[in-house]
Amino acid sequence: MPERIVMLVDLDYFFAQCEELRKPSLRSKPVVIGVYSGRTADSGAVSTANYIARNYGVKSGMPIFQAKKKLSNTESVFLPVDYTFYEEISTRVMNFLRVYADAFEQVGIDEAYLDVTHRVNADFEKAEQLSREIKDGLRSRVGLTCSIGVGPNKLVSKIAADRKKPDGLTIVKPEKVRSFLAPLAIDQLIGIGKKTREKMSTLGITTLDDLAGFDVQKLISVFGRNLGVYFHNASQGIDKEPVQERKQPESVSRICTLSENTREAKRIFEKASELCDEIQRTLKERNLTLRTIGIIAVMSDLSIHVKNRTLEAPTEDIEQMKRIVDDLFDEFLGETQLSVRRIGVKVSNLSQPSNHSLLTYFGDKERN
Ligand code: DCP
Ligand code: CA
Repeated sequence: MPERIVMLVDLDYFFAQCEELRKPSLRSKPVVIGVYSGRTADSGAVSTANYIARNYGVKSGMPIFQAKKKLSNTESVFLPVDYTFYEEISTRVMNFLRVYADAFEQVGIDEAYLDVTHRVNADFEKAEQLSREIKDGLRSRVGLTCSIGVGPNKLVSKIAADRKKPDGLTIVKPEKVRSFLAPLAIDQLIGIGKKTREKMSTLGITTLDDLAGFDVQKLISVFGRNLGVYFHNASQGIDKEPVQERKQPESVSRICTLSENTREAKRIFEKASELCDEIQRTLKERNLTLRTIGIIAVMSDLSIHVKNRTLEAPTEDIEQMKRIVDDLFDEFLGETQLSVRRIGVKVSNLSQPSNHSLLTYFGDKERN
């Protein structure tokens, strides 16, 4: 394969930066965006935070009450996720970026790969200029900062973008790939989470250099062929994955006919739960999260009814999905006297989480 030049553009502290965009006075304060569970005023988890809040130790995934404690003596601002607004901004950003690429691939809401090989004549100096142009354009046209990694493939550009944030630019030319990766911890690779890291540490592997020097056959015997080969190649910065637009399905649905018409909630829930399991398998295979959940009911008189609920933020949590499906059927049964003949579940508003894990392709649930 001829040498490629691939860029990964990652928007900085995205949800929080969007909030700063619509209210610039937030820029000088610690800003935390939370997904509130609604149980008590402060229950829920931190979705993201601006870098001022991060300096106080606030991190994604942390309980909101803990973030409040860390920011107790500051003028901090806590806001709920407004996913619709962030998606609007994301669409503007992606439309802006797409124009710069020979091939374009959005990953999650705030990241995109751009293959710019032809655009810059396979010249890394020109790629650097182009990166600066993109950063300036995003700042002046949309009002956002981003971090960019540039390398000979997606794997290297992704790791490069993570090296310097916020507002960073890291360029790794092909001849520098090995020395760039060598000292990094193995969990810089997509797909190496806590479990794999511990297993590797018992093999004496902690850095990418250790991994690159490890016998590939031994890796295969421990992790299986797919993963063993992936780890071996990735540790050396080898990655042939093309940059390509992902076609995502609009929705995934399953429908079935009940063995007999019924109004019995328990029987309907049981069947609906099986449909949810099937849908979840499909979502997992395609590495998708959902935000809208719907039920379909075909009644004894063959009339068709649908009910939907849209969540604050995307989820892949099957239990949450089942709870909502149960709620919707509960509500629906309260509104009709008829019995149910066929039921369906449909999820839509699908997206790919930005921290997508390669391992999900190999059936391992571990995440970075
Ligand atoms: N997100 C979330 N929960 C997480 C991680 C992320 O809700 N555990 C959301 C909020 C983020 C967005 O996804 O703004 C993008 O995720 P990133 O991992 O790219 O994080 P940020 O853009 O917030 O920060 P960074 O500046 O490190 O890229
Ligand atoms: Ca980001």
